Amino acid sequence: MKTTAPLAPIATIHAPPRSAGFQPARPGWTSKAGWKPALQAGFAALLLCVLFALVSAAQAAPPVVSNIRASQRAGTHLIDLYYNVADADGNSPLTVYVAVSDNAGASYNLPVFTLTGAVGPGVTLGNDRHIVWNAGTDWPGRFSSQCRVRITADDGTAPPAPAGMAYIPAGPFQMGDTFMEGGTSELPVHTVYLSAFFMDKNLVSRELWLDVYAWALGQGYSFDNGGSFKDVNHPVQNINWFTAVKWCNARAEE
Ligand SMILES: [Ca+2]
Repeated sequence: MKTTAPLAPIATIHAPPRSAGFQPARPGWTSKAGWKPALQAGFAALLLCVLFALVSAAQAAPPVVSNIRASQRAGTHLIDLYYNVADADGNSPLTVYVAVSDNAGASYNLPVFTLTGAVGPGVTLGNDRHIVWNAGTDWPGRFSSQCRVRITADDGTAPPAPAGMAYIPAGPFQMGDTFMEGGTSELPVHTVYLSAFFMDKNLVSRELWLDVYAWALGQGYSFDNGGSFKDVNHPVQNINWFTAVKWCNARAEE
């Protein structure tokens, strides 16, 4: 179970060009006032149903991250991040992730790799946990006055998965053509952060598809595609992305 931290008031963060002299820090690296836990992001692969993880406080206590502070260290390209982390049922150590936005929190896709300190696995509970991000290495020559930081702590516990589904923990991954074999629309490779979600272990069968599809039509849904099948108990195919998203939504409601 994991909790993503909202952002506290933050000082300026600035990643000047490595080749240039240090530019004075500017005000404007602001905090994130709030953050929707675990329910904001997700996707539906064509034939797999994704349900967001509904983190249940009754099942166990997720860690709580608070009091995040960030500032650029004077004369350097290093960003100092501090936060507090607690866990009511004492799970420790935790795994901690960092995500950074340069558009006031609309997305958290900056490359944030060069981290040291209280990040990754093995982070213990306490106040003033300290992370250093080398922004000069990961984001050279860039600057934003709209930067925000998000810190997520995972205590390693997972809510029970619905039958036939697996829990996919929150975390960052590299989206794009990492093999340099695709089109230009797949570049640049960039970091994307996903909240936790559940995913079916198997492809959606004809029977499951038709069951939810019929229910959804009765509820007023409409679909671009009805799907097709090679045989009984084979996976549904020939549906577009919008149909898949609607179907997953209907399944979550049914
Ligand atoms: Ca816990």
